[in-house]
Amino acid sequence: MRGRNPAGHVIPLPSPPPAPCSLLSHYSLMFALSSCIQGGQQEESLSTSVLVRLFVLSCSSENQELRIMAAKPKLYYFDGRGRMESVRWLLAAAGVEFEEVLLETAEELQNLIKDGQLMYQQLPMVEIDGMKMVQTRAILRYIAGKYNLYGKDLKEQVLIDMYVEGMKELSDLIMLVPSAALEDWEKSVNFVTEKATQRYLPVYEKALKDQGKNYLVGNQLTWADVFLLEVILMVEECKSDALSAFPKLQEFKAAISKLPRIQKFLQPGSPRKPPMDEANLKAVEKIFNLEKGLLLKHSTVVLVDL
Ligand SMILES: N[C@@H](CCC(=O)N[C@@H](CS)C(=O)NCC(=O)O)C(=O)O
Repeated sequence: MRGRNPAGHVIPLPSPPPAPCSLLSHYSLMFALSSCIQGGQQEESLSTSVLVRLFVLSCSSENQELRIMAAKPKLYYFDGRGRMESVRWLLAAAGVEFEEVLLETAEELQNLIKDGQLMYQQLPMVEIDGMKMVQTRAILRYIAGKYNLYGKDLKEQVLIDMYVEGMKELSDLIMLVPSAALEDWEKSVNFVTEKATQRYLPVYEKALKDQGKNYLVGNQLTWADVFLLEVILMVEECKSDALSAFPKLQEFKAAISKLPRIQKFLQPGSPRKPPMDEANLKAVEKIFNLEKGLLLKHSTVVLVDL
């Protein structure tokens, strides 16, 4: 590769590295720089200043890129589990520290919307690697992929997706239980635990049995395992003995809970959120300007439809 200095003289430049690599590109620039300085001629000193500028520019843009990549992810949501909880779990399992911006008012949400920060005017939003990510499962897929929790090939990935989609259906059902009216509460809990024990948990019990290890897919921890533990604990909050007919799930729960990062996340004081309560629901209604009881109506529809 060749370049020209402002006086029109050709400057030989070392070929760029095949892939972006900060050390190599710095090396190339320094190499070109030192050959100019050694030449000691007038026109070459002009090219020196160009190269010095290029070098400084490359350092600063790479530093900026490094700063962006090194910054902690920032999670925008309200102070409750909701859709963000799985993101908290997955980051914790990946050993990634994060910051949280917990919204309290409708005005704060409107400000984010006005600033154009929320693609669909919805939360969750996660600021990560210089992007403002929305859509929960897109966020989760990115984190799983980035931190090697998304299988080794397409076949493992689709299996992880199949498990995760089922877990999402179940966790959506459970998430709506706290919004059920008091008189329907027991009915909702029974409905959810029946779905869990009849439809979803048997799938994961069989998968673990077939695998012969405490991972749903492949030979190492994946997003599916992290989500399964989250969902198991949610089901047990509805029915403490929900795993009694599932020996493999009991074994799995014990093994995954002992992984150091997960163990840390399960300790009090971690960013893990408690189950939604009346106060959380009120906060949600306030932030999203929901008509009172809208969640309840929604939950009744979902519970009846399934
Ligand atoms: N498909 C979206 C749904 C996001 C969503 O419905 N978020 C709720 C809060 S949990 C929201 O922002 N609702 C306000 C609205 O939709 O206007 C996702 O999975 O992230």
